[in-house]
Amino acid sequence: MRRLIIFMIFFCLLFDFGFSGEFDPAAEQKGSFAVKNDNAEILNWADSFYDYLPGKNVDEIWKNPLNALGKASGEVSDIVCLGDGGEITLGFYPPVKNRPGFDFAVFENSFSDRFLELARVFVSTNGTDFIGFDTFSNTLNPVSTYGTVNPEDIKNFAGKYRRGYGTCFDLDELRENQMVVSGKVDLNEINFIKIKDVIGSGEETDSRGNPIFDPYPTFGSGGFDLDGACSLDGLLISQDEEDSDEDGIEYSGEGFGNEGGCFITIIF
Ligand SMILES: [Ca+2]
Ligand SMILES: [Ca+2]
Ligand SMILES: [Ca+2]
Repeated sequence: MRRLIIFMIFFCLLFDFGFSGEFDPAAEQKGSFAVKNDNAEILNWADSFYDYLPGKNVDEIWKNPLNALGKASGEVSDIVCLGDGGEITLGFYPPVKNRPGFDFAVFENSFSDRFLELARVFVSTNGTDFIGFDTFSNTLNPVSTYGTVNPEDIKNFAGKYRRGYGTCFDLDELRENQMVVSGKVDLNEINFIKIKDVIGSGEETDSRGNPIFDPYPTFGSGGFDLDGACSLDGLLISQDEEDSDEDGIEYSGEGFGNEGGCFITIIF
């Protein structure tokens, strides 16, 4: 009987971590696109903010937008909380440009590789006309307050990685957007980046029409916690990293299973 139980535990661990999702894995894992906050390709950090519109479930102490300016520190409290469905716009000078590879990155404050509070990202040249990135979420079921999201199931959401590591975005993905074609948005002069919390209850859908789930409901510092955002000097991902998907056994020691009850006293 004991052997059977050990086998079942092993099987469950293998099932949880052993198969690759559709997208790149957690920070510092082989093939991850996460960018560390001290990466040499970082050019400049957001230096102004506009239109901070917090959603529900945010305590007053987490409503300081200045915490989103300058270098993302990786400290859990150095954030501005967006709350459920809340948003903020960050300003960049010099502006973000569409260089080869990734062009900017957004940092959240997650304490783990799998407690992931997500946000959509939009860019603008004039501060009025914003266009968003296509988003992809393969998380099949609702995620509880202290539940988890597999980073390999999501793409183009800020908040994909743990604190200290940013989610990278490539402006080139937007080149066929009508606003770009018409000239309202210039991908070589992105002065503003808007970050908007995903409520995560499943009421919002991704670009393929699938419901988006992330931990819900959350309280105190509900929803996305923004540490900072930076422009990148065209951070390129090597071919080796892009081709590394076949190795699905590796997982981060900081990750944990589907219901992280051991972290239940932490609210971030
Ligand atoms: Ca680019
Ligand atoms: Ca939060
Ligand atoms: Ca910060």
